[in-house]
Amino acid sequence: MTMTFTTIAGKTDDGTDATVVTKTRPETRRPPLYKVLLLNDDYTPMEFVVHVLERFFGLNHAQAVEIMLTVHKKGLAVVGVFSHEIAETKVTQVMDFARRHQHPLQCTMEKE
Ligand code: TYC
Repeated sequence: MTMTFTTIAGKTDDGTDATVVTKTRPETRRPPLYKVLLLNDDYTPMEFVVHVLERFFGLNHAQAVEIMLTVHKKGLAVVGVFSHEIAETKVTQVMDFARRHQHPLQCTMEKE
């Protein structure tokens, strides 16, 4: 890990080293974030998409309807932004749930 040191060089009267290290600051890097996208199709029922948004993304009913309609009209929408691991889990959950119900709903992720 890269450390930033602020030092004050100094000598005592008898010449010995009196350098004082006043602080260390570990450099931190925020992990990259990923957008989870829901894609429109002609077959998945609107109520199913609303249910997916409530179940896997914690949206209330009004928010879920709003995002579902955005996807329906615009072709896709961002449904959330997460760490890589969480985004991957959401995509897998949605794709598995859609496949189990034989709907062609597609969910993907992309780096922000
Ligand atoms: N277009 C679909 C319909 O008319 C509804 C739909 C909305 C499907 C959002 C997918 O991600 C989606 N039944």
